[in-house]
Amino acid sequence: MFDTPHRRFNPLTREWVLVSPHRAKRPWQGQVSKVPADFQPTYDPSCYLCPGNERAGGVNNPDYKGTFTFDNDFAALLPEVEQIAQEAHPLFVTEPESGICRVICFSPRHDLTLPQLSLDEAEQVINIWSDQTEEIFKNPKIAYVQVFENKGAQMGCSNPHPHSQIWAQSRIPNEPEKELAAQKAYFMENHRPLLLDYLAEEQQRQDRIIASNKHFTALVPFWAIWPFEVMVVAHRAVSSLPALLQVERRALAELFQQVTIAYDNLFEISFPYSMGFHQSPNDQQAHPEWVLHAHFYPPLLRSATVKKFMVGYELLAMPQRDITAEIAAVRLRDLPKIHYTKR
Ligand code: H2U
Ligand code: ZN
Repeated sequence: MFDTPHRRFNPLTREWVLVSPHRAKRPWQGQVSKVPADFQPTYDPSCYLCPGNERAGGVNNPDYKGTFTFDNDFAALLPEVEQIAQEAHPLFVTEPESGICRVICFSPRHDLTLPQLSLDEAEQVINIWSDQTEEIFKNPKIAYVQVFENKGAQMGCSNPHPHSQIWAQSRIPNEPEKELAAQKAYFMENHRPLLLDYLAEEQQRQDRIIASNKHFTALVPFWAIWPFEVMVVAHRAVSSLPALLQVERRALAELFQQVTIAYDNLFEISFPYSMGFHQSPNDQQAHPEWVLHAHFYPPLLRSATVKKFMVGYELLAMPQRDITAEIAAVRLRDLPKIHYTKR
């Protein structure tokens, strides 16, 4: 059905992606060798995230047993910022930006990633993301809380110790701002949340869904840009992490583990990605238009070493993909459900 060049519309960002399915057949002359499995010790004396070890600035981590949260020692945003002198010219606009940056370790174990934790431990990770968001939402200066995980050296992650980050700031950043405008406009027009309408269609079609449970669905979005991009969507119009019920948190943990097991099993490596939640802004208003969701953006394309780059046409014109969302979904859905290291 989708075997000729076409473009697809992303209704969440209101941007287009170019899809060129015929190009997936072209020969690949770049490197395709498999990287050896990256062995990690359970504890690394030189890791700044392992329990008891020293971080930048001379602080020692506690001997933590579960998750562990601390203020980023190299925070990109600071709680208090001074007003800055404004340029009078409208082409030189600045605004002060304040915020909070935290690092959240998933486990004291240096060698375990999200899919290798127990379900209870994974649920603790969802709980800490929710609790942290709830606490930061109490600060009226914070407009938006971005929870994200950068995983793997290919994504520029500095440390294999399983961890995520929170950057919370006084202005809504670009991507959530686009999604806010699109979801609000759709809700005004249709009186239903955009993502719940989208999900209902996908549930009927089934061809892009990779896993689901009672409270969440994981799918390769119709408008995906990254080869094995995944979106995890809530089944009701719950707009933020703190608003999730405990059963939903557990269901989310379960689905996150299914998605990341599929990822790791795809090339039998610890699969790199950037993952982040998109939740409603912190503006004391109801957000009936907003459906909590997470995006997984993984860079790998054909093997452990062949990665997609946003260069050339994509950097200058628009994103483009070769393998269709439908083919990527089938590949992810048909993988073994047990993590390759446990088989
Ligand atoms: P990555 O997830 O992209 O690897 O980032 C890890 C974060 O850990 C990074 O934001 C912080 C860096 O500022 N960090 C500390 O807070 N303390 C340290 O001692 C080293 C790194
Ligand atoms: Zn460590």
